[in-house]
Amino acid sequence: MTVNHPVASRATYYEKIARSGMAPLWESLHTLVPKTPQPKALPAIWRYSQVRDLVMQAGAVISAEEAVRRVLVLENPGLPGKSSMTPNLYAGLQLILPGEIAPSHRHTQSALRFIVEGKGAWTAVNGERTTMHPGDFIITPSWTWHDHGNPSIEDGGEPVVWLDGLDIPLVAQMDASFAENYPEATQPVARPEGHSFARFGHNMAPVRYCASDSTSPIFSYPYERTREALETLRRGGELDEWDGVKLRYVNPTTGSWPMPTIATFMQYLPRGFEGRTYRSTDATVYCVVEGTGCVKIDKDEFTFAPHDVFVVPSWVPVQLSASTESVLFSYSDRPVLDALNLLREDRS
Ligand code: 1HN
Repeated sequence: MTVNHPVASRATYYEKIARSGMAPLWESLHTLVPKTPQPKALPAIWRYSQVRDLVMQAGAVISAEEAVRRVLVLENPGLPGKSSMTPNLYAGLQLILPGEIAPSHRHTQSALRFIVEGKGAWTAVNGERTTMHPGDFIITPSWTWHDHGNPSIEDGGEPVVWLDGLDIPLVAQMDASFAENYPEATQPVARPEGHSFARFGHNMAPVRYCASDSTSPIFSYPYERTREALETLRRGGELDEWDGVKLRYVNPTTGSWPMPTIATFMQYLPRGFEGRTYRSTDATVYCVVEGTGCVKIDKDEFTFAPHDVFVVPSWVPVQLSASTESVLFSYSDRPVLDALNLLREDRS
Protein backbone atom coordinates (compact mmCIF):
# COMPACT_ATOMS: atom_id res chain seq x y z
CA MET A 1 0.00 0.00 0.00
CA THR A 2 1.28 3.48 -0.91
CA VAL A 3 1.15 6.09 1.78
CA ASN A 4 0.89 9.62 0.37
CA HIS A 5 2.75 12.06 2.51
CA PRO A 6 1.42 15.60 2.23
CA VAL A 7 3.85 17.73 0.19
CA ALA A 8 2.99 20.85 2.18
CA SER A 9 4.57 19.44 5.30
CA ARG A 10 7.89 18.78 3.57
CA ALA A 11 9.12 22.37 3.50
CA THR A 12 8.49 22.69 7.23
CA TYR A 13 10.21 19.40 7.83
CA TYR A 14 13.24 20.45 5.72
CA GLU A 15 13.56 23.64 7.74
CA LYS A 16 13.37 21.67 10.93
CA ILE A 17 16.09 19.16 9.96
CA ALA A 18 18.26 21.99 8.57
CA ARG A 19 18.39 23.40 12.10
CA SER A 20 19.97 20.10 13.12
CA GLY A 21 22.53 20.24 10.29
CA MET A 22 20.75 17.75 8.06
CA ALA A 23 19.27 17.77 4.58
CA PRO A 24 17.10 15.39 2.55
CA LEU A 25 19.24 13.42 0.12
CA TRP A 26 16.24 12.65 -2.07
CA GLU A 27 16.05 16.30 -3.16
CA SER A 28 19.65 16.35 -4.46
CA LEU A 29 20.40 12.75 -5.37
CA HIS A 30 20.30 13.38 -9.12
CA THR A 31 22.66 16.32 -8.92
CA LEU A 32 25.00 14.56 -6.52
CA VAL A 33 25.24 11.46 -8.67
CA PRO A 34 24.68 12.52 -12.30
CA LYS A 35 24.61 9.85 -14.99
CA THR A 36 27.55 11.46 -16.76
CA PRO A 37 30.01 14.21 -15.76
CA GLN A 38 28.41 17.67 -15.63
CA PRO A 39 31.46 19.95 -15.68
CA LYS A 40 31.00 23.54 -14.55
CA ALA A 41 34.19 24.39 -16.44
CA LEU A 42 33.45 25.68 -19.93
CA PRO A 43 35.36 25.29 -23.18
CA ALA A 44 37.37 28.49 -23.65
CA ILE A 45 40.31 29.92 -25.55
CA TRP A 46 42.82 32.65 -24.80
CA ARG A 47 44.20 33.91 -28.10
CA TYR A 48 47.77 35.09 -27.70
CA SER A 49 47.24 37.84 -30.28
CA GLN A 50 44.64 39.30 -27.90
CA VAL A 51 46.36 38.77 -24.54
CA ARG A 52 50.05 39.25 -25.35
CA ASP A 53 49.98 43.07 -24.98
CA LEU A 54 48.18 42.75 -21.65
CA VAL A 55 50.79 40.30 -20.40
CA MET A 56 53.59 42.64 -21.48
CA GLN A 57 51.85 45.59 -19.80
CA ALA A 58 52.06 43.74 -16.49
CA GLY A 59 55.80 44.39 -16.77
CA ALA A 60 55.14 48.12 -16.32
CA VAL A 61 52.66 47.62 -13.47
CA ILE A 62 54.78 45.57 -11.07
CA SER A 63 58.26 44.05 -10.83
CA ALA A 64 58.82 40.31 -10.55
CA GLU A 65 60.40 40.89 -7.13
CA GLU A 66 57.38 42.75 -5.79
CA ALA A 67 54.85 40.42 -7.38
CA VAL A 68 56.87 37.36 -6.28
CA ARG A 69 55.36 35.78 -9.40
CA ARG A 70 54.15 38.16 -12.12
CA VAL A 71 51.36 36.05 -13.51
CA LEU A 72 48.03 36.67 -15.19
CA VAL A 73 45.74 33.86 -14.08
CA LEU A 74 43.70 32.29 -16.88
CA GLU A 75 40.40 31.68 -15.15
CA ASN A 76 37.83 29.39 -16.66
CA PRO A 77 34.66 31.45 -17.26
CA GLY A 78 32.61 28.61 -15.78
CA LEU A 79 34.59 28.69 -12.52
CA PRO A 80 34.48 32.39 -11.57
CA GLY A 81 36.51 33.44 -8.56
CA LYS A 82 38.24 30.09 -8.31
CA SER A 83 41.53 30.92 -10.08
CA SER A 84 41.07 27.58 -11.81
CA MET A 85 41.21 26.42 -15.39
CA THR A 86 39.65 23.06 -14.55
CA PRO A 87 38.36 21.68 -11.23
CA ASN A 88 41.84 20.29 -10.47
CA LEU A 89 44.23 22.48 -12.42
CA TYR A 90 45.36 26.05 -12.64
CA ALA A 91 46.83 27.94 -15.60
CA GLY A 92 48.56 31.31 -15.82
CA LEU A 93 50.87 33.30 -18.06
CA GLN A 94 54.04 34.42 -16.32
CA LEU A 95 56.30 37.24 -17.50
CA ILE A 96 59.91 37.76 -16.48
CA LEU A 97 61.84 40.73 -17.84
CA PRO A 98 65.60 41.02 -18.40
CA GLY A 99 67.49 41.47 -15.16
CA GLU A 100 64.65 40.26 -12.95
CA ILE A 101 64.56 37.56 -10.28
CA ALA A 102 61.41 35.81 -9.06
CA PRO A 103 62.47 34.92 -5.51
CA SER A 104 62.92 31.38 -4.27
CA HIS A 105 60.11 29.58 -2.47
CA ARG A 106 58.58 26.14 -2.24
CA HIS A 107 55.10 24.71 -1.91
CA THR A 108 53.34 21.38 -1.96
CA GLN A 109 51.70 22.20 -5.30
CA SER A 110 53.48 20.70 -8.32
CA ALA A 111 54.14 23.07 -11.20
CA LEU A 112 54.98 22.90 -14.86
CA ARG A 113 56.33 25.67 -17.03
CA PHE A 114 55.69 25.56 -20.74
CA ILE A 115 57.77 28.19 -22.49
CA VAL A 116 55.66 30.32 -24.82
CA GLU A 117 57.85 33.20 -25.98
CA GLY A 118 61.43 34.37 -25.48
CA LYS A 119 64.53 32.51 -24.43
CA GLY A 120 67.45 32.73 -22.05
CA ALA A 121 65.62 33.03 -18.73
CA TRP A 122 66.37 30.28 -16.22
CA THR A 123 64.61 28.42 -13.49
CA ALA A 124 66.39 26.69 -10.63
CA VAL A 125 65.28 23.46 -8.97
CA ASN A 126 67.31 21.42 -6.48
CA GLY A 127 70.39 23.57 -6.95
CA GLU A 128 70.39 23.29 -10.74
CA ARG A 129 69.47 25.95 -13.26
CA THR A 130 68.01 25.25 -16.66
CA THR A 131 67.76 27.75 -19.51
CA MET A 132 64.38 28.23 -21.16
CA HIS A 133 63.61 28.04 -24.88
CA PRO A 134 60.19 28.18 -26.56
CA GLY A 135 58.45 24.81 -26.39
CA ASP A 136 60.49 23.49 -23.46
CA PHE A 137 58.51 21.72 -20.74
CA ILE A 138 60.00 22.29 -17.29
CA ILE A 139 58.93 20.76 -13.98
CA THR A 140 59.00 22.19 -10.48
CA PRO A 141 58.35 19.18 -8.24
CA SER A 142 56.27 19.52 -5.09
CA TRP A 143 58.16 20.99 -2.10
CA THR A 144 61.32 21.91 -4.02
CA TRP A 145 62.87 25.38 -3.77
CA HIS A 146 62.49 27.22 -7.05
CA ASP A 147 63.46 30.63 -8.31
CA HIS A 148 63.42 32.11 -11.78
CA GLY A 149 65.73 34.69 -13.32
CA ASN A 150 66.52 36.45 -16.55
CA PRO A 151 69.92 37.83 -17.66
CA SER A 152 70.23 41.61 -17.99
CA ILE A 153 69.72 43.28 -21.37
CA GLU A 154 73.52 43.75 -21.60
CA ASP A 155 73.86 39.97 -21.25
CA GLY A 156 71.29 39.35 -23.96
CA GLY A 157 68.19 39.02 -21.79
CA GLU A 158 64.79 39.38 -23.42
CA PRO A 159 61.23 39.21 -22.02
CA VAL A 160 60.21 35.61 -21.47
CA VAL A 161 56.62 34.39 -21.14
CA TRP A 162 55.62 30.93 -20.06
CA LEU A 163 52.44 29.06 -19.24
CA ASP A 164 52.31 27.89 -15.62
CA GLY A 165 50.29 24.75 -14.92
CA LEU A 166 49.76 23.81 -11.29
CA ASP A 167 47.56 21.44 -9.29
CA ILE A 168 46.44 24.33 -7.06
CA PRO A 169 42.67 23.56 -6.99
CA LEU A 170 43.35 19.87 -6.32
CA VAL A 171 45.69 20.62 -3.43
CA ALA A 172 43.20 23.17 -2.07
CA GLN A 173 40.43 20.58 -2.22
CA MET A 174 42.66 18.24 -0.21
CA ASP A 175 43.50 20.99 2.33
CA ALA A 176 47.14 20.06 1.80
CA SER A 177 48.78 23.37 0.95
CA PHE A 178 52.06 24.25 2.63
CA ALA A 179 54.43 26.98 1.45
CA GLU A 180 57.69 28.61 2.58
CA ASN A 181 59.95 31.39 1.36
CA TYR A 182 63.66 30.74 0.97
CA PRO A 183 65.73 33.13 3.12
CA GLU A 184 67.60 34.46 0.04
CA ALA A 185 66.29 35.60 -3.34
CA THR A 186 67.96 32.70 -5.09
CA GLN A 187 69.04 29.25 -3.97
CA PRO A 188 72.72 28.36 -4.29
CA VAL A 189 73.74 26.75 -7.56
CA ALA A 190 75.08 23.34 -6.59
CA ARG A 191 75.41 21.60 -9.95
CA PRO A 192 76.19 22.64 -13.51
CA GLU A 193 73.38 23.10 -16.01
CA GLY A 194 72.48 19.85 -17.76
CA HIS A 195 73.40 17.64 -14.79
CA SER A 196 69.95 16.02 -14.42
CA PHE A 197 69.57 15.62 -18.15
CA ALA A 198 72.95 13.90 -18.39
CA ARG A 199 71.98 11.50 -15.61
CA PHE A 200 68.47 10.68 -16.75
CA GLY A 201 67.84 12.15 -20.20
CA HIS A 202 69.66 9.61 -22.38
CA ASN A 203 67.88 6.33 -21.66
CA MET A 204 70.41 5.76 -18.90
CA ALA A 205 70.54 6.34 -15.15
CA PRO A 206 73.23 6.44 -12.50
CA VAL A 207 74.21 2.84 -11.78
CA ARG A 208 72.80 2.55 -8.27
CA TYR A 209 69.83 4.87 -8.75
CA CYS A 210 66.52 3.52 -7.47
CA ALA A 211 63.41 5.43 -8.43
CA SER A 212 61.71 6.45 -5.21
CA ASP A 213 60.23 9.79 -6.13
CA SER A 214 56.85 10.33 -7.77
CA THR A 215 58.25 13.22 -9.81
CA SER A 216 60.63 12.82 -12.73
CA PRO A 217 64.31 13.49 -11.97
CA ILE A 218 64.50 15.25 -15.35
CA PHE A 219 63.16 18.72 -14.80
CA SER A 220 63.60 20.11 -18.29
CA TYR A 221 62.34 18.39 -21.42
CA PRO A 222 63.77 20.45 -24.29
CA TYR A 223 61.51 21.12 -27.26
CA GLU A 224 64.33 20.31 -29.65
CA ARG A 225 64.20 16.66 -28.58
CA THR A 226 60.41 16.46 -28.48
CA ARG A 227 60.09 18.02 -31.92
CA GLU A 228 62.68 15.66 -33.36
CA ALA A 229 60.75 12.65 -32.05
CA LEU A 230 57.50 13.90 -33.56
CA GLU A 231 59.22 14.60 -36.88
CA THR A 232 60.69 11.10 -37.08
CA LEU A 233 57.32 9.57 -36.29
CA ARG A 234 55.59 11.81 -38.81
CA ARG A 235 57.98 10.61 -41.50
CA GLY A 236 57.14 7.07 -40.45
CA GLY A 237 53.63 7.98 -41.53
CA GLU A 238 51.63 6.39 -38.76
CA LEU A 239 48.85 8.75 -37.78
CA ASP A 240 46.28 8.12 -35.11
CA GLU A 241 42.87 9.15 -36.44
CA TRP A 242 42.05 11.02 -33.25
CA ASP A 243 45.43 12.34 -32.10
CA GLY A 244 47.74 12.55 -35.12
CA VAL A 245 51.10 11.70 -33.61
CA LYS A 246 50.78 12.08 -29.84
CA LEU A 247 53.41 11.33 -27.23
CA ARG A 248 53.17 11.58 -23.48
CA TYR A 249 56.06 12.84 -21.40
CA VAL A 250 57.38 10.27 -18.95
CA ASN A 251 59.42 9.96 -15.83
CA PRO A 252 62.23 7.95 -17.49
CA THR A 253 62.99 6.01 -14.32
CA THR A 254 59.45 4.67 -13.89
CA GLY A 255 57.76 5.06 -17.27
CA SER A 256 54.97 6.83 -15.41
CA TRP A 257 53.77 10.44 -15.61
CA PRO A 258 56.39 13.11 -15.02
CA MET A 259 54.42 14.45 -12.04
CA PRO A 260 52.09 12.66 -9.63
CA THR A 261 49.13 14.90 -10.42
CA ILE A 262 49.69 16.27 -13.93
CA ALA A 263 50.12 14.48 -17.25
CA THR A 264 51.76 16.26 -20.17
CA PHE A 265 51.61 15.55 -23.88
CA MET A 266 52.87 16.83 -27.21
CA GLN A 267 51.18 16.05 -30.49
CA TYR A 268 51.71 16.68 -34.17
CA LEU A 269 48.89 17.21 -36.66
CA PRO A 270 49.73 17.25 -40.38
CA ARG A 271 48.35 19.95 -42.66
CA GLY A 272 44.72 19.21 -43.48
CA PHE A 273 44.32 16.80 -40.53
CA GLU A 274 40.72 16.33 -39.44
CA GLY A 275 40.69 14.36 -36.23
CA ARG A 276 37.89 12.12 -35.06
CA THR A 277 35.83 13.10 -32.04
CA TYR A 278 37.13 12.09 -28.66
CA ARG A 279 36.29 12.59 -25.02
CA SER A 280 37.77 11.61 -21.70
CA THR A 281 37.30 12.32 -18.03
CA ASP A 282 40.59 14.15 -17.68
CA ALA A 283 40.16 17.89 -18.29
CA THR A 284 42.89 19.14 -20.61
CA VAL A 285 44.62 22.47 -21.15
CA TYR A 286 46.26 22.95 -24.56
CA CYS A 287 48.95 25.37 -25.65
CA VAL A 288 49.60 25.73 -29.36
CA VAL A 289 53.28 25.60 -30.27
CA GLU A 290 53.19 25.66 -34.06
CA GLY A 291 50.56 25.95 -36.75
CA THR A 292 46.98 27.02 -37.15
CA GLY A 293 43.78 25.05 -37.09
CA CYS A 294 40.45 24.64 -35.41
CA VAL A 295 39.22 22.88 -32.31
CA LYS A 296 35.60 21.87 -31.88
CA ILE A 297 34.72 21.45 -28.22
CA ASP A 298 31.12 20.32 -28.02
CA LYS A 299 29.16 23.20 -29.60
CA ASP A 300 32.04 25.67 -29.51
CA GLU A 301 34.41 26.04 -32.38
CA PHE A 302 37.66 27.96 -31.96
CA THR A 303 40.32 28.69 -34.54
CA PHE A 304 43.79 28.46 -33.02
CA ALA A 305 47.20 29.96 -33.74
CA PRO A 306 50.62 29.72 -32.08
CA HIS A 307 50.73 30.40 -28.31
CA ASP A 308 46.94 30.23 -27.90
CA VAL A 309 45.71 28.40 -24.80
CA PHE A 310 42.43 26.49 -24.78
CA VAL A 311 40.69 24.17 -22.36
CA VAL A 312 38.63 21.02 -22.86
CA PRO A 313 36.57 20.10 -19.77
CA SER A 314 35.86 16.53 -18.68
CA TRP A 315 33.76 14.34 -20.97
CA VAL A 316 33.13 17.10 -23.51
CA PRO A 317 33.59 15.89 -27.11
CA VAL A 318 36.64 17.41 -28.77
CA GLN A 319 37.82 17.34 -32.35
CA LEU A 320 41.09 18.79 -33.61
CA SER A 321 41.80 19.89 -37.15
CA ALA A 322 44.87 21.56 -38.62
CA SER A 323 45.00 24.04 -41.51
CA THR A 324 48.80 24.01 -41.40
CA GLU A 325 51.22 21.53 -39.80
CA SER A 326 50.53 21.96 -36.10
CA VAL A 327 52.14 21.02 -32.81
CA LEU A 328 50.12 21.14 -29.59
CA PHE A 329 51.32 20.82 -26.02
CA SER A 330 48.75 19.78 -23.43
CA TYR A 331 48.44 18.93 -19.75
CA SER A 332 45.70 17.29 -17.74
CA ASP A 333 44.79 15.71 -14.40
CA ARG A 334 44.97 12.23 -15.93
CA PRO A 335 47.33 10.74 -13.29
CA VAL A 336 44.78 11.54 -10.59
CA LEU A 337 41.86 9.98 -12.47
CA ASP A 338 44.01 7.03 -13.43
CA ALA A 339 45.13 6.40 -9.85
CA LEU A 340 41.54 6.54 -8.61
CA ASN A 341 40.20 4.32 -11.39
CA LEU A 342 38.08 7.20 -12.70
CA LEU A 343 39.65 7.57 -16.12
CA ARG A 344 37.26 6.88 -18.97
CA GLU A 345 37.93 7.50 -22.62
CA ASP A 346 35.55 7.43 -25.53
CA ARG A 347 37.16 6.98 -28.93
CA SER A 348 34.12 5.73 -30.78
C1 1HN B 1 54.18 29.69 -8.29
O1 1HN B 1 55.00 29.34 -7.31
C2 1HN B 1 54.67 29.98 -9.55
O2 1HN B 1 56.89 29.44 -8.95
C3 1HN B 1 53.81 30.31 -10.57
O3 1HN B 1 56.56 30.42 -10.82
C4 1HN B 1 52.47 30.37 -10.37
C5 1HN B 1 50.59 30.19 -8.90
C6 1HN B 1 50.08 29.95 -7.67
C7 1HN B 1 50.91 29.59 -6.63
C8 1HN B 1 52.26 29.48 -6.80
C9 1HN B 1 56.15 29.94 -9.78
C10 1HN B 1 51.94 30.11 -9.12
C11 1HN B 1 52.80 29.75 -8.07
